[in-house]
Amino acid sequence: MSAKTVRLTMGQALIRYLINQHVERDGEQHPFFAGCFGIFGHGCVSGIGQALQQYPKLRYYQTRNEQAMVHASAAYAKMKNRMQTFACLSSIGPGATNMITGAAVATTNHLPVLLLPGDIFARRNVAPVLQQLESETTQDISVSDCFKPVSRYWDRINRADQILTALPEAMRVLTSPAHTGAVTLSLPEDTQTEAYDYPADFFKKRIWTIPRNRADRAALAGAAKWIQGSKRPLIVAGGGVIYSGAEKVLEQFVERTGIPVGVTMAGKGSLLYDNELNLGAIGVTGNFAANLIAREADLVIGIGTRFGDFTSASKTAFQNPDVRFVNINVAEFDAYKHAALPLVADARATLKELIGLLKGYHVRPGYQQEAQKLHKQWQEEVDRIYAIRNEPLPSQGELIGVVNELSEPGAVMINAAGSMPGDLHKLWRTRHSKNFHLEYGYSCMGYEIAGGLGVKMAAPEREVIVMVGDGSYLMLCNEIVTSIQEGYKLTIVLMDNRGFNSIGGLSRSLGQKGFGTRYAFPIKKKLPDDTSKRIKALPVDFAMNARGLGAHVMECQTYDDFVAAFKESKETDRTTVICVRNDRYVGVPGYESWWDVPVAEVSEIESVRKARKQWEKDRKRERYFF
Ligand SMILES: Cc1ncc(C[n+]2csc(CCOP(=O)(O)OP(=O)(O)O)c2C)c(N)n1
Ligand SMILES: [Mg+2]
Repeated sequence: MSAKTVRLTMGQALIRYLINQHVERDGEQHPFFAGCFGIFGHGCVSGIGQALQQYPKLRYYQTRNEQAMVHASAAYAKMKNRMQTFACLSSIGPGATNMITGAAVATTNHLPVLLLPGDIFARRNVAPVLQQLESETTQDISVSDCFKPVSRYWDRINRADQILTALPEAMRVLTSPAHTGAVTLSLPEDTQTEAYDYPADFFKKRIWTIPRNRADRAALAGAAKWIQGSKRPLIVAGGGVIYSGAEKVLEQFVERTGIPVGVTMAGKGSLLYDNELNLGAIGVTGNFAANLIAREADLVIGIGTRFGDFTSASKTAFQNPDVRFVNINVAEFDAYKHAALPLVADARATLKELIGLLKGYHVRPGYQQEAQKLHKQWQEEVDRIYAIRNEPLPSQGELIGVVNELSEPGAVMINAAGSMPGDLHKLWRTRHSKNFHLEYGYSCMGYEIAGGLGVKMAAPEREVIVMVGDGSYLMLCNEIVTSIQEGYKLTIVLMDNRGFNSIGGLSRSLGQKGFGTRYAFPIKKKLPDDTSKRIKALPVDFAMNARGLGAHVMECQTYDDFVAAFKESKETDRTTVICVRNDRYVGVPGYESWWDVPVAEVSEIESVRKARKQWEKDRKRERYFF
């Protein structure tokens, strides 16, 4: 340890530190930060802003909206299996609070992002500064405190020397497979510019090794016993399989044992769609193959899954009275869910060890054949939906078929909210583990285009297809500009069904007739629902909007138009938006599943009362696991 020091502002020291952080896993090593997104304001321009100008090695990228830059960073990190991400810089006040939704996305999905909101003066004498939320009860609070519940680590840097202890903590959390998510360091605008004599050693290259933790030996032996004793085991493969890089080992595990697999939203791609033991999507948006096998399973092996309600079908998916769970998860919290035998460990390492322990074990041939038959029947159902030629407007299912079949083998498809996640979860044929990129932990409208940008930055050689609903597009489309500014071409498929197809359908299923879910003018001061005959559409011109942001745009009405446009989009040199209308009512059905959305207990509306009765009946299937 040398006694040498370097005099730097806190902003400069922070950026220099970030440049020198590296990660390593399985012998592969690279810098942890790919760059810094930011939008300058008085709360950061002269501090971190000045440091970024001085140290271009951490490349600065301008974005249009702070929420979007956090989405882009999270998507980048997801694409990189959490081995690399961005820092996100904002000013104080609205710039900072714009990042809160992005932080929640990152934390819910366990994706690392480093958030650097500017904060009010630590010195306080000039308060209230522009955009300061004042408190009458304390001077020790600002809007940055709102990040606390959505951050896995949160700190405020009131003195320049505090980063000496804060930054290593931030890195520990960001690189922890179990705890990663949004990390927030709130940076008072004056402190950013203040100088300190930092120890030179603070800026040495530091390598953070991402561990592959092993399970407790006794628990592992216990799990092998449970598997050997089970008659109808089922694997539920979650995102952890992919983050761990366990796809090949999972394939081997399945081949050796004959255990079928259902995939969650984040886990789709962990096993390729054409593997005969891949039953496909499980849960609320699952198919009959996975859901029928789940219903009778006597042992569920959860790998890298949080068992969200979409996976557990609101705790109705597993109906075998004797069902037990073995959960392989890096996070203790998730490993213990459903009263499981917990293997708190890395998925790849654990599956390898289990293969060794299960030598000679295989499910009964009859069970394997049953699973294979269901897999085949499901593929036939996908073929049927891909082949629908609805008129005059195409159905969403057939359009998904076009994108799936005409996209490049290495393409990445991005989506997050609306009716598409469910349809895609069921219908998308996943040809490699990064093919299907769904943000469905937070299901945040507006993630799609910003997320697409992050994915393309992580994998510029790949075709990146953003599937976005008209509602999500209107919420956050501006990163089209950034994609053009930086030369990252996205193919954006904009599904225009004049409003909220998803919530419209949900509303109808709850007896509420789609109230408030259509994009249409009010009639006699009341917004029309799905029973209204006369609908006056809003004069929104998506094509003109996208063109106005600089995109190449193609408009289609029919299935054939769409096929032609999608093919043509491969030849364009910049972000291309394909606007296509689709039918609000021709949806992909649900298959053997249920989702708990509560219905009003009393109502003046007959259809709501009816829906409530049905809900009360269905809810009885929800289970506790003790
Ligand atoms: C930020 C945000 N607000 C609200 C919701 C609730 N929500 C889920 S889907 C949806 C409608 C999405 O509309 P659109 O993008 O057009 O997709 P569609 O449902 O028509 O397929 C809404 C409002 C959400 N997921 N995210
Ligand atoms: Mg819509």
